[in-house]
Amino acid sequence: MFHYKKLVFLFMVAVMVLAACQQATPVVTEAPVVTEAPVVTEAPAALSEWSLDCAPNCQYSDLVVGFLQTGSEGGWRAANTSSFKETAEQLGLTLKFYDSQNDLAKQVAGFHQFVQDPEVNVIVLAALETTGWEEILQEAKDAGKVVVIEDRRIDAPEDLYATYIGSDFAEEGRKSAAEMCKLLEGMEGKKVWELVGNVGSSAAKDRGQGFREGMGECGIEITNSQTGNWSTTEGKQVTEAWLRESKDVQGIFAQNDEMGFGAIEALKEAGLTPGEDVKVLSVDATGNAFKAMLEGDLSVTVECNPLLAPQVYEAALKAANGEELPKWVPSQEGVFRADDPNLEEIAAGRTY
Ligand code: GYE
Repeated sequence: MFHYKKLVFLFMVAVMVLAACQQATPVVTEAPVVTEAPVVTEAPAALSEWSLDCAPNCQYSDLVVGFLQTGSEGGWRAANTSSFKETAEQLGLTLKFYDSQNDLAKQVAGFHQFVQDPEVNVIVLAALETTGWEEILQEAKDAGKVVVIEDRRIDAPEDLYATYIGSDFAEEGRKSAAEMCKLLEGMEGKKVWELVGNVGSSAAKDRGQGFREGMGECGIEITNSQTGNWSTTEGKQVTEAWLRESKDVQGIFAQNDEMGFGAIEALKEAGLTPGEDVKVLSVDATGNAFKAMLEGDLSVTVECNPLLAPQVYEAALKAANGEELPKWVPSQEGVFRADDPNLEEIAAGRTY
């Protein structure tokens, strides 16, 4: 009996000792919260060919961005330019802004200037035309500049730039054709006039191609097509000239809002009612397009997002730090219609 009691006592002592041991070892349930971006001391395995000397720890304050803007041809461009200037200030990077005044020779000259500028380590290009950039892009790359293409794509080998950030213009064209088909439902004819952007630009080429891809769905026929150079004045002049020839038109596809506003003025002065006699559709979805839709003059506007700077600067910093980037990051965009019951509310919420 005595041995049995001794055994029980020893067993209980053992259990108590074990319990005391368990409390001592902490169980790590979640990783410790990292407050500061860990300073990467050793370089990651393979920095991309675009990395700058400050890689892999470049900060926005290390970036000096030479931005080659097309010019100042309308509401969309003004919003795009503000996006770059305001975001540069917010992020604390240095921006050298170059206005190419919609002149290709000036834009190429500005590019050379930035390639030779020792302060500039990032070059951002909104290309006026798709071709002719290979040589200067190679010079920029050899000079160790990070090159990012924004807004308008170019026809050049992808290894000559870090990434392209911009819209799918062909998709905007296809959307425009689908919307025009809806607008022309029930109208006896499907004759459409096209106001084209500046010749040679990707926005103009791709929107036109996309529209032609989709227009067959409902038998649309383009009976006039000419550039209005993205401007209201030229959009009006071109439409006036067509109206002097014939008023047999059911739809106008304006590749941007400004040219659409010009067409609306011309229709009114010719005694036609935009939105009734002729359906006008444009691309961009700027604030003025919402006004024109609320007045019933413009029937549809297909969005093209101009607020690209945050994405562009983020991509430039990633490239500077040696990260590989996808070659194209298409923007997410919508379609807005004059017959939308919530249009007033939507318009009130727009930022450009
Ligand atoms: O549609 C037009 C501007 O490149 C997407 O350029 C841009 C176009 C835009 O002039 O309004």
